[in-house]
Amino acid sequence: MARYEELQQKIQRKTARVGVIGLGYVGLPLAVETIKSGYTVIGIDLHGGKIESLKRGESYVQDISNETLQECLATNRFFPTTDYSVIEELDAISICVPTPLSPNQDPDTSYIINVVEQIKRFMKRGMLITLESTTYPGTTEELIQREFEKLGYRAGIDFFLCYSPERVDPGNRKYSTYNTPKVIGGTTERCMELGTLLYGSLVKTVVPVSSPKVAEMSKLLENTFRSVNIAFMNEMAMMCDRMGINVWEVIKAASTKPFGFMPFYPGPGIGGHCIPLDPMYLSWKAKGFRFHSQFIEIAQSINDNMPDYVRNKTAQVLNIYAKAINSSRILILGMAYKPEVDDLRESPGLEIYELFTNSGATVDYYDPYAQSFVNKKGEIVHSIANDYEAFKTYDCMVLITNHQCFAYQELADLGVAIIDTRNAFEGITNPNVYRIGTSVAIKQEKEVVSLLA
Ligand code: SAJ
Repeated sequence: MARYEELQQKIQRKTARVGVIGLGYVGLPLAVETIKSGYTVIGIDLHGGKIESLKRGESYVQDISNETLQECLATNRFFPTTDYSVIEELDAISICVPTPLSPNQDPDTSYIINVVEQIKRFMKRGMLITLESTTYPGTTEELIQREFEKLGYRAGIDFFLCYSPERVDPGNRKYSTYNTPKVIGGTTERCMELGTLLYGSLVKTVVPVSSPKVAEMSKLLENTFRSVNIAFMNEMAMMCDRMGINVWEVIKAASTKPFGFMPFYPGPGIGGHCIPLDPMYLSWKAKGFRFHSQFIEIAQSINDNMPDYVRNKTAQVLNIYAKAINSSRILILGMAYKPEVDDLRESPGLEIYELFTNSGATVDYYDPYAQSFVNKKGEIVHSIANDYEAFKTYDCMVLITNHQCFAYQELADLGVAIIDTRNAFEGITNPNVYRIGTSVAIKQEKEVVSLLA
């Protein structure tokens, strides 16, 4: 039986042995869905600690509970390991490894390259390999297909290759790996058929496209769309601030338009593992075609400038109270990159912390999700306790992440100046609360001065 038909039959009968390489916030949920679908799954990760944790039934991924993990282990069809040699037993592999940026903001595809080297050592003919990591158009062809063809393997005959971008949104209660449509592009028609057959048995909706490049580009379009629109709202916020208009009220009014408008919101900058990085993968690759994306560059510049805008706004507000950032005690509320997550990656709060510190302030932070981080001096900075009485001793508080658990009315009533970068205090009128994207009203200034009298 030809390799295609043999693999097709294994997928249909659920006897295919599926490998997931990279067991993070993307790989582990994918492994769980694959086990739930009835397959045997070998989970491979470099990090021995993660593998030991998984074997103990202890999840380190926010969206996978210990109970779910233990149910997977109880099927006797889930085998976490650090040993790549198991690849020779596999029929299909999904690659879910990080694609960060290098220090000079270029794509860092070293994780993909290292995994491909391991697969080359142990792969057998007839395997289906699917790359899920977010990356630039051409990666699947250049870093995977060409490498296997150097070994004499032919795509669509000796191996089957697809790209299917991950669409995991950590903390999202509504959309999971299973019910989020999955785009997938195959190197050849037969690659596509096998990829669609396997993923079609794992997720609710598969969206086949004509090539891996289209699939790679679609993911970058999704997230660059967000970065550009967020940047535009950040620019609107600075414009409204200058013009004495409340940007939050403006966005709320524009959002009543039932067609042709989609709200995004200003903030202290953009964080996370996707939006700050994905557009840079696209602009880097496009430059190789002598195409310079102005939108991406401008958006990145505006978003990167927001921490400085927050610092300047804070200085402006402290000035009303006859104070300066220098020698003030500032409390940052929320450090995670977005609400209800514990992830600090690229969080704008980290940059704002450094800006305040470099301006001579004593800076603390409180975040019930993100317990600590390492600052630029290499010191571990811990969140202070959830003590609103202690919060009163600060010269100002800067709300960076609008976690639901914050008691906003109580915070406003503490009498401490608050710089709100998320409109988290919406509906709370209090002369001590200042929002980005609005000017510091003279009336508000007089009210505060009278408070000081
Ligand atoms: N942000 C704003 N204003 C906005 C929206 C976001 O300042 O209007 C900030 C957030 O605070 C955060 C950053 O931008 O710091 C990124 O926020 P995000 O909502 O895009 O959240 P992410 O980074 O978790 O993005 C993920 C992406 N998912 C995948 O790549 C699979 C993205 O495509 C999703 O649209 C997004 O989740 C989501 O909708 O939650």
